[in-house]
Amino acid sequence: DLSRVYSKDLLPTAGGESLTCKFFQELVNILMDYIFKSNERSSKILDFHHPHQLKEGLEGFSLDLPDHPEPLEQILVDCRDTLKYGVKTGHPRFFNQLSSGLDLVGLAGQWLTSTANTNMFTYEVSPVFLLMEEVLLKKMQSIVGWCEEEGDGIFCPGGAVSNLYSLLVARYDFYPEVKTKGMCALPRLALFTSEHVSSRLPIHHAAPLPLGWVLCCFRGKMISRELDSSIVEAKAKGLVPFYVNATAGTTVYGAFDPLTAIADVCDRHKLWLHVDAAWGGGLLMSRRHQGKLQGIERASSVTWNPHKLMGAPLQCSAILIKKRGLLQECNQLCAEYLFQSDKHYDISYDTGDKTIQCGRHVDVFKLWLMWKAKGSEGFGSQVNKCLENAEYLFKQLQRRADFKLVFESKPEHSNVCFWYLPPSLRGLPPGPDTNRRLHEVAPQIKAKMMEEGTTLIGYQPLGSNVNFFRCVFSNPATQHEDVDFLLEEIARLGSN
Ligand code: ABU
Repeated sequence: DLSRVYSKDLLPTAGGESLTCKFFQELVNILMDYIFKSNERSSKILDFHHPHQLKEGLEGFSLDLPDHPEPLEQILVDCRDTLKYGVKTGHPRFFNQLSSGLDLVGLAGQWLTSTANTNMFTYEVSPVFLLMEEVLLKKMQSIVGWCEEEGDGIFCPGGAVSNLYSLLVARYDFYPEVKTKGMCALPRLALFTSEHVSSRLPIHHAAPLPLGWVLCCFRGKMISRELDSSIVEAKAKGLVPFYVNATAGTTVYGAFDPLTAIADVCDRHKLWLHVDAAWGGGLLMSRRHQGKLQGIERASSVTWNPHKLMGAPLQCSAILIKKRGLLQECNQLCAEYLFQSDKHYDISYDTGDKTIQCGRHVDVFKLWLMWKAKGSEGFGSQVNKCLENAEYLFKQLQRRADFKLVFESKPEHSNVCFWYLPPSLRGLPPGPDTNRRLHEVAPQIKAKMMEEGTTLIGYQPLGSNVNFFRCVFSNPATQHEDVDFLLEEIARLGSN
């Protein structure tokens, strides 16, 4: 009975062992129940409530913070309710986000990391995790195609921050004086990215610099000759191009920019090539699909998020920098309360001085543990399965008259984009009026879907395409029956 037990009764209070055990056993039961439900197709993905309803408190679940301590029994109820009103992103019918699934070894790793509760800034407090980070970074760099002598990097809090690191390092590489004299000492720099990156926030936020949006083909891939002419045009305006962001796997269409052709342009103009492979990097694990990133080995930096296609629990994002030493030179501040130069061990492992954050969460252990449990081959099969699911969905959509594909060609990544055509819109001639009505279909279906909680998929407009659904596969638990269910559910919700 934990109704009269409080947090003060747990360890480190003397004699608190058995209550601590009891508390955690109860917590594990709650987590196991959640894990089982996440894997049951008949369970709801979400029990949706509007913000005001959750704020008002539901069935005793209150977000208010008390002045007096509450008993552990209530704390466990709070844990259960928090999961109850959340979203089961590990459910096989959750298609809403690029990161989904619930890898149990990864979860075990996450739990261990939280138990260790340490900081990645110095070797003295994270000896094992820092060596694991080194092993992972080297492995990822060799998969990218860099040689033994090349490669540096760190794990960062998300793809946007990884991209920001690449920009800072690239700018420092060209203009090291930025560190001592600031941006005023630099010419007017310009960087380039595909117009489709507008659906990927990172470069937007990371770049308070003139940004060249490079035209893409209809499929969302950057056109390398347009990149070349944008660079020439920027130079003619007195700007100094220095950085190109190519995307391997855009957020919405899953498009791969032509990396080899873009690398040629960068070589010609002597620019830094960054490849944002946050979403597409996972394909490097698959022999069948890795060719889609051909040319990535020529990048000066790469963002790769194992928390997306590889299914590592959030968050787990790496920035890989080809030239060694730059990260440290660019970011180090030598704070002597952490990074003393006269320590008795190899201080190159005090990686906190490579970062702008200083303190870092341990994001590496779960990935290291998953890699041990699956091997590189296991990740390859997992990625193949996600892309097979995408192909299966594509084929189902091709056969149905109540859906329309955004692209008639086979998906390159696990993104499949499509419209649902309700009976009233079928057979109508294309035009602004049809488009206006079609634009309203996806949000209406999504609203009903959230209320019912049976499945979840995202939608958005892009360019001249009015609101369409984007289905993405990154959860290895998803089977063909879930894909069939998704289509039937959209049709059911859309036709009444
Ligand atoms: N980092 C952007 C992810 C967006 C998405 O999950 O759809």
